[in-house]
Formats: sequence, C-alpha cells, structure tokens
Amino acid sequence: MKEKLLQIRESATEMIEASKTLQELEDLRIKFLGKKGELTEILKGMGKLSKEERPEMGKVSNEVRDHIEDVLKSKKEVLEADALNEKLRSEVLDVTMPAKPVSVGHKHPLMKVFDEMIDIFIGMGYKVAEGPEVDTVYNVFDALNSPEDHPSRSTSDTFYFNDDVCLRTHTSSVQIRTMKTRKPPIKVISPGRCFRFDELDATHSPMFHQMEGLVIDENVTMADLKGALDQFVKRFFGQNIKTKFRPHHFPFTEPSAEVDVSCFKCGGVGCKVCGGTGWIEILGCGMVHPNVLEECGIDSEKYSGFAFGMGVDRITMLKYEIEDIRYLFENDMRLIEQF
Ligand code: 2U9
Repeated sequence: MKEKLLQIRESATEMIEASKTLQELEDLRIKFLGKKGELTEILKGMGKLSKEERPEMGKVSNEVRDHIEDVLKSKKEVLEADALNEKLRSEVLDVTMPAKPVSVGHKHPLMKVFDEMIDIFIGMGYKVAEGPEVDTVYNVFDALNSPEDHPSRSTSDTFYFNDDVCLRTHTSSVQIRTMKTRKPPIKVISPGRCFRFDELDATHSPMFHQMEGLVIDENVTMADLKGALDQFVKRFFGQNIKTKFRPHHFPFTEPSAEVDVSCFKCGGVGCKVCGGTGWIEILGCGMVHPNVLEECGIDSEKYSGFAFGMGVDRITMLKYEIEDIRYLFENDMRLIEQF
C-alpha cells in the first residue's frame, strides 16, 4: 500500500507540474483527491490493514494528500498569474495610438441656409415665431384677406383634413397667430415647412420650406420695408448685391412687390444661374393689408406694417447650384457633405 501511495504522489506531482490550464488542474484534483479519486480509493482500503499498520499508512496517506494539495495550490497560483499577465498583455492600451475618427455628421444645406437667415434677422432685431404645420383654414386663408374663390384655396393646391383644417401653405398662419396674441410693436420671422398640392419634380415639392417676416408698429413705411430687405440681401448674398422691387399683387399686402437681386454668380452680366438676365427673383413682400390688421384686432389707422416671404429651398438651390429640389430630400451624404 505504501508503494502505491508513493507512486500516486509521484505521478500526481508530475501531471500537476505538466498541466497548462486551470481546468486541467481541476481535473487532476478530482482524479486524485475527488470522491472517486485514486488516493481516496486507496484510503478506502485502510480498514483491511492490521492495527499495527494503520497509524503508519494513515501518516503516509495524509502526507501524500497534503503534498498533492500543496502542489495543486502552487501550480494554480502560477497558472492564474500567467493568465493575468496574458490578459494584461493582450489588453494593453497604447495611448499614443491615433484616435479612431468619429464621424460627426454634417449639417444639411437647407438648415445651413435657415441658420444663416435666422442669424441675420436676429441681428436686425427680429424674434423667431413658430406655429403648427396643421392649422385652420381661417389662419391660412381667411385672416389673410384671401378671397373665398382664390385658386390657392382649391383642393388641387392645398392639403385639407376637413373643411376647416389643412396643412399650412405658407408660414403666414404663424404671423396671424402672433398678431392675435401680441400687441405691436411686432417684429418676427417665421421659418418652417409648408405644404402645397404639387407634383414632385425638379423644381416643385409638396413639402417645401419658407422664411417669412412681419413688422408692425406705428409709422412703418415702404421705405422701412425696402431698407430692411436690402440689408438682408446684402448680408446674405454680399454687400455688392443690388435689389430691384417690381410691383406685384398679393391678397395680404398692399402695395405688394416682388424683389429681384443682382446675380450673385455673374454680378449681373448674365449666366446659367440667373437665366442670362443678370437678376434673380428672391422674395415677395408688401405693406400688410389693412383688412389683415383689422382682422387681428390691430387698429389700421394707428399701426402699419410690412411683410415678406421667401422660398428657402429655391434660395438654397441657387446658392449651392443644386439643380433638382429632390436632391434636398434624398439625404444622400454625397450631396450633403459637399457644403
Ligand atoms: C401676414 C401678412 C402678410 C407674407 C408674404 C410673400 C409676399 C411671398 C412667397 C415667396 C415664395 C411664398 O414660398 S413662396 O412661394 N411669399 O411672396 N409673402 S408677402 O405676407 C404676409 C404674411 C403674414 C399677417
């Protein structure tokens, strides 16, 4: 029995020393010290020994078990230390390595133009007014002095939810809401999305973007309107840009005008951007119609005002020479990243 114990001690020591992983070590612990382990099996035979042999064999078997446990423990410490060193080596972080580029994204050209316009008008003392894209027919048409039979009211031009509610066709509805909730002086711009029943093609989209402005105070004149818009144009397109006011008609303004700017691409000589005319139509404007003032509870004898409106998609396409409005809505990064 003693020879067997010593033979187990030797083979266990060899196999433990040769083990490479913690699992191998655990398997060897079970092989030798487990319930059905080789040492445990030997110890089960102790009962067959004579009374004289038992103390000696018991001492030897305890020494063998203690030795195997010691060898297992120290080997386990070695393997754990190796595993930790390997983990630390594999996870080493070289802080001098260049950082992975983080793609930050890119502002859409429409939003760049909106931000530029808003900055200019805020710099001129305007506040930004916002309102719902779904609004009442009253706010979109009636309060703006729009005749009942005006073509813009037809279902072929406007998206209706019912007879009284539609998608706004301009942000003028926001100006109406502002005039009904604030007392003059009023000096606001209303940027936002608008909707018209148009077929999508290179120059039309059922959803488009507008920037409107409204100034209401005492003694506001057409000179104030011309001065304000000339300043906006010079700050947006360049100080050398000229403006031309052409008489026009809108139901909500009287007198009304359309404003052309000298071509910012060719300086007025004539090119593809301005269609060879040297001038580009940019916006519409006029003095707020007295009916609109009165409809909003503003005394048209005491107050006057001007308003203007421009299509931001069109201006963005002109500024960046984008030939098809649909490019603005496809979110193709090859376009967006160019500006
Ligand atoms: C109120 C009173 C008057 C806003 C105005 C225009 C002229 C104009 C168009 C430009 C291109 C719409 O996007 S577009 O198709 N707009 O020409 N808009 S005056 O007049 C107002 C607005 C609100 C209370």
